[in-house]
Formats: sequence, structure tokens, C-alpha cells
Amino acid sequence: MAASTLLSFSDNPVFRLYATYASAVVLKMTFVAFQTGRLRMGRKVFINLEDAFGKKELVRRDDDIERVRRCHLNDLENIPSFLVLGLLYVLTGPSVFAATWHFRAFVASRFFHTVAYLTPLPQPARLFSYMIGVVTNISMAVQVLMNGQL
Ligand code: GSH
Repeated sequence: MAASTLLSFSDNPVFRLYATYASAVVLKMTFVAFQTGRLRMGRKVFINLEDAFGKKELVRRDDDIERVRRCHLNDLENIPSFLVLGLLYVLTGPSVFAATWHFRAFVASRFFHTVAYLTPLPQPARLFSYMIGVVTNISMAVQVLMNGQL
């Protein structure tokens, strides 16, 4: 398949799946960032003096906001790898079935990780969801490597 066909919505259903799941998980991450901002404004808890209308007493820490920040950071540690590996995996020409389950598993694991972190749910709920995402990324990386050349 030519590169223009591999990265086409109409010609490659696996690329269309990747684009759909990638967009969904990036939107989820954006929601977490908005949630941090919403809590900061609502609780008047700021991280920089210039955000706090110049009031030093409003530059402070809030445990709930720190939790949302950690959730966002964890997304940033995992989702960019999925975006890169997922695209490379599409280029290896996997079956629609295999690709669907890789993308579904990763994206579902990240949604569940967010719910587990923000609720919060007792461990090992968050660890379990995190591990599903990591295993999916490893599986895609191995398949890219197996199709690669040194
Ligand atoms: N940077 C992570 C950490 O320090 O915990 C690496 C390991 C990891 O991502 N663990 C998952 C997690 O949700 C499952 S326990 N960690 C919490 C976090 O990153 O804030």
C-alpha cells in the first residue's frame, strides 16, 4: 500500500480507527487540564503570582488540585507514546480486529485510569488500568520492531 493510501480515512480502516481513538484520548486529556483550571478558579488556588491577581495569599496548594495535576502528568507520561506507537503500528498493516482491540484497550485503560485517580477508587484499580495501557503500548512496539529492520 502506498503511504498516501495507508494514511487515508477512506482507504485504510485501521488508520481511521487510530485517528478516532487517538482523538478521543487526547480530548480526555484536555478535559483533565480544563478540570485543573476550573478547580483553581473555583477555589482561588493559584500556582503563579500573576495568576493570583497579585495576591500572595492565593498562591497556595490544594490536595484535590494536586491530584488532578498528577492525573494529567500521568496522561502525559503515557498518551504521547500511544500516539507515536499507534501510528507506526498502523503502518505495519495489522488486521482491523487486532488494531481495534489494541486501540480500544489503551483508550479504555486511560479513561478508567482518570476515573480511578479522580474518584479516587481503591488500589489496585489505578495500577490495573495503567498496566493495561503499558502492555498495549509494549505489544504495538514489539510488532513495529518485528516488522522493522536493523
Ligand atoms: N510516574 C509514575 C509514578 O511515579 O507513579 C510511574 C508509575 C505509574 O505511572 N504508576 C501508575 C500511577 O497512576 C499506577 S500506580 N501513578 C501515579 C502517578 O503517576 O501520579
